[in-house]
Amino acid sequence: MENQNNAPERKKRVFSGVQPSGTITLGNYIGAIKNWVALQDQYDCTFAMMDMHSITVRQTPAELRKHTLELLALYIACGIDPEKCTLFIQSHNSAHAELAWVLNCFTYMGELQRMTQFKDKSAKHADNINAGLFTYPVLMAADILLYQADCVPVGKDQMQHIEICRDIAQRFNAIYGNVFTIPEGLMVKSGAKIMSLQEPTKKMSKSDANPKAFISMMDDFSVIAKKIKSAVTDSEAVIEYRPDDDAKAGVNNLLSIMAVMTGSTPEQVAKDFEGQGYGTFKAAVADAVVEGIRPIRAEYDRIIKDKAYLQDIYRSGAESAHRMASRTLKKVYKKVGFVID
Ligand code: ATP
Ligand code: LTN
Repeated sequence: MENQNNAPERKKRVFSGVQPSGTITLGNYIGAIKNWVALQDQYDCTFAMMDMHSITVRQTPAELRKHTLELLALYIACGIDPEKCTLFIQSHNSAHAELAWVLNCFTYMGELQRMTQFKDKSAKHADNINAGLFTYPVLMAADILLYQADCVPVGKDQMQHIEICRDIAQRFNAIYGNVFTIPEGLMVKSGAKIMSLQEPTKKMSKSDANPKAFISMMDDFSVIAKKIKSAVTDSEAVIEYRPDDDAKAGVNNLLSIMAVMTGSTPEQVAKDFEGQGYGTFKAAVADAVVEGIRPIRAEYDRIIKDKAYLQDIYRSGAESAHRMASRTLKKVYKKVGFVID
């Protein structure tokens, strides 16, 4: 890629991450991680384990530590190549907290009050509606803007946070000049919102109290099959893809999952199973999911044992993340009037 002056153009940048707030679900894999794999050759990619975000909800310290390393191993097992991408732990780069503070001063209470995730999580954790939960999107904006990311591949539930990140960046740029790249959210066409297996009008979430509602990437294969076979559908007994019909939400969800796992479309899968019973269909979905996860699990089991390898990756990742981020932070500090040297 060269411009008119024959200088090599910079590759576009991608930033994304997942919170180590539990064991990764099939929703996280399909809506986020799976798509990152496809971007790593074309873009300059940075992916992080967002541990600072996850403490907005109470975590058991030993579990959080364990989940953070598991998440890194899973990124790699899913096909993220540490040679091509920067992989690091969010709390290892203090620039995130530092920029978040500055951006807090450029974000309005009213904007944060509108965030669906804040409303959902406040309802779910009514005993712990902390300020971190409220300013969560500001930290997320800092994550993205520090790396001057052009694209942020996320599931549908995060698009509202990308919007507020763009608003904050534009507001800052309007005052101080072109400091931040304005990022675009990147969402997959199919599978951007995998639904709960028990309440299919709600998103599949790794922190759901009912384990039957989600498929964990770490579940035994027999458990995965059982969860899919007991997924809530409807009494119509017709396999049809009707994405706008809530009464069909369970079947739509299984069709989407099957489509992603087999490289098809929900419409095509519905055609393939026309006239068949839900039992046969669910068994086929279970097979497709298990076969999709099997090679990832084999890789994961190998990688998670190699603690020194994982440590090498997150340590060198933190170094390059810090290098990239401190350039942006320094610029911001200078613009707002801090004495910097
Ligand atoms: P929690 O339950 O702790 O809030 P979560 O399961 O919603 O967690 P996150 O860490 O918030 O997961 O999300 C990581 C990535 O996975 C984000 O890009 C998010 O959009 C995506 N994602 C999460 N759940 C789904 C889902 N059900 N379908 C598609 N994508 C999803
Ligand atoms: N909020 C995201 C996780 C996250 C993120 C980010 C994603 C934190 N910072 C920056 C993309 C870019 C979530 O999935 N709940």
